[in-house]
Amino acid sequence: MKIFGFPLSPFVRKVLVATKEKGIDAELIPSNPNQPDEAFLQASPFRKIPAIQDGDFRLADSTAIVAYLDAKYPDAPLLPADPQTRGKAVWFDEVADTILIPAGAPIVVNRFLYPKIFGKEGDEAAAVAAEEATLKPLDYLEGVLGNGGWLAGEFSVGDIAVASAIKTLGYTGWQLDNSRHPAMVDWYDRVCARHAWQAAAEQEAAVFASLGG
Ligand SMILES: N[C@@H](CCC(=O)N[C@@H](CS)C(=O)NCC(=O)O)C(=O)O
Repeated sequence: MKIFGFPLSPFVRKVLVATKEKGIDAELIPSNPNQPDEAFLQASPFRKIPAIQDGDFRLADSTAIVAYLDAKYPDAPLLPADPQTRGKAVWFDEVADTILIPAGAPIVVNRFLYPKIFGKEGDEAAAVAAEEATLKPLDYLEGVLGNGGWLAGEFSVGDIAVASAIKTLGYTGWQLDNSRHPAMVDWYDRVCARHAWQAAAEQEAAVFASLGG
């Protein structure tokens, strides 16, 4: 299976970690949405990363891809069988994708992408405002994790998606505040200790190293 994308993207990392949780052999094809090649475009009609090619089957969108992987490789389920737990797993995936990532994006853009990749000055005021905006979803997640465990009750795509968002923010020097979000710090440490997460992190580091980053 081929995964098109770049692992700085939390959406791409979600798919990479999901393949490793399931022991799927997947090749990461570094792909830039702004300089798409034909194979990537065939898999991702709207030029978004990630996308996959599995034989002659092509699919874009991290949530759709994880749903496909979970159906095709049911071992190590990321979408739990119990209806309520599954609903919650998808909910936390969506909290990451539609609330936390958009709230934190100006931090990544203005403190990492602009100054470190594109060589232009970031808007620090926008980054500070985004730090404030991330507090609402982080406070909510802290409340959910107050009793320990995983977000949906069992380890799921929700944990991978939220942790992927946190890792991308970490490229800017941002980190979870242990005094405000201690349960999240503990949970994130547990996600990072997973074998699949560590394997994906090694692959991610290798991709950055190959680009001189
Ligand atoms: N809902 C999509 C979001 C994917 C997405 O927005 N990816 C960003 C990178 S983080 C992208 O491809 N941006 C390029 C663009 O919008 O042109 C998913 O879950 O995969």
